[in-house]
Amino acid sequence: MATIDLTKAETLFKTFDKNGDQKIDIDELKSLLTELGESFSNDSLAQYFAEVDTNGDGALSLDEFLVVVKSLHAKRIL
Ligand SMILES: [Ca+2]
Ligand SMILES: [Ca+2]
Repeated sequence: MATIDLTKAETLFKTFDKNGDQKIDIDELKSLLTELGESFSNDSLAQYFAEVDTNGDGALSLDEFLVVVKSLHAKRIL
């Protein structure tokens, strides 16, 4: 199983938390995926976001973001 170190995930989190609220919102996630060359339609992005936003507060905490990073890493996107 591919692993990714926490430091790298935290760096990405800080880089893409453009407004500095310590959360990744859907727009920030979109710019991350766009930067990585992943294109999502707005519908599939919203669906994906809802899946990874496990507590449903409309933003990704570092823990939730880690799940995203791990899945990108598993798909060799990261
Ligand atoms: Ca943010
Ligand atoms: Ca959340």
